[in-house]
Amino acid sequence: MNRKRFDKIAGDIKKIKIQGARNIAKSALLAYSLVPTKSSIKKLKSLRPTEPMLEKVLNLVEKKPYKEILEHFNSAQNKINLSVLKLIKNGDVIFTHCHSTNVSNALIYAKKKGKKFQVYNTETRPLFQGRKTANELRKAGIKVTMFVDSAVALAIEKENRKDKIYADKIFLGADALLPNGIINKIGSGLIAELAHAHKIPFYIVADSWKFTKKKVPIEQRSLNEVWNNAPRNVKIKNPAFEFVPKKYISGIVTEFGIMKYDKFVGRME
Ligand code: RUB
Repeated sequence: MNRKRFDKIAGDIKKIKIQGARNIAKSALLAYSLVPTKSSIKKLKSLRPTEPMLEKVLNLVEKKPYKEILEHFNSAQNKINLSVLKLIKNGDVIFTHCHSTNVSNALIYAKKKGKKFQVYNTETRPLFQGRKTANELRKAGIKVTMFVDSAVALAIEKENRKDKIYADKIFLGADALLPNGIINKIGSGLIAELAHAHKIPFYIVADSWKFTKKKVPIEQRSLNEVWNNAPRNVKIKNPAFEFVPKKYISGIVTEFGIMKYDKFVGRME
């Protein structure tokens, strides 16, 4: 019975039914508690290669009680929420991409605390995690406008002010926090460059357990996600994530507060 549940969770992580660094790490923790063996750790770590938090949690499972590891997720999120609340001003348009629980939870918290803002987001092809974000936020009463990925410039550039579509600030999650920048969903690099060029504050909102000094590989996903039964002589690439250099990051929000990226890295060393 436990083995069956373990396999179901592992399969859901692999198929992105369970997605986002935080959900993946939490679910892997639950799966390990069902079948607590060394081979479970190995299998779970292999499911999503671009996830240092998954690795961190699975390195802790043999050293710390389950409850203690689990508690970290909520205590970190609660602190992140308080910092994000300070960054949001009434009337803001906040842009986000893909689905990040750290970002969504913080926005929902700000809404509950009475902040008046709206959210622009992108579909996030090929797996449409943007729809998950839009659904979560709209259920919390936040106004959401969704754009196709290729409309991202239109959604965030201030020069589009006459059309009243542009973002005041950008909040993205992260899969990996590295000494020289972050890794997040494909598309994040383009968004960061646009934010930099158009002077739009660009914040990373992420649990510090995503930090690593190790080299993090970029997950290459199935070509079928992009074009099922594509003609044989059409080559397809489907990288799930990309690197964003720290020079584009206005600040990072973790459980340690709002910091310049270098200060955060110094705190982690
Ligand atoms: C999800 C993604 C998210 C980060 C952070 O990618 O890139 O922005 O994982 O999420 P995928 P969280 O859908 O491929 O897993 O804040 O939930 O940890």
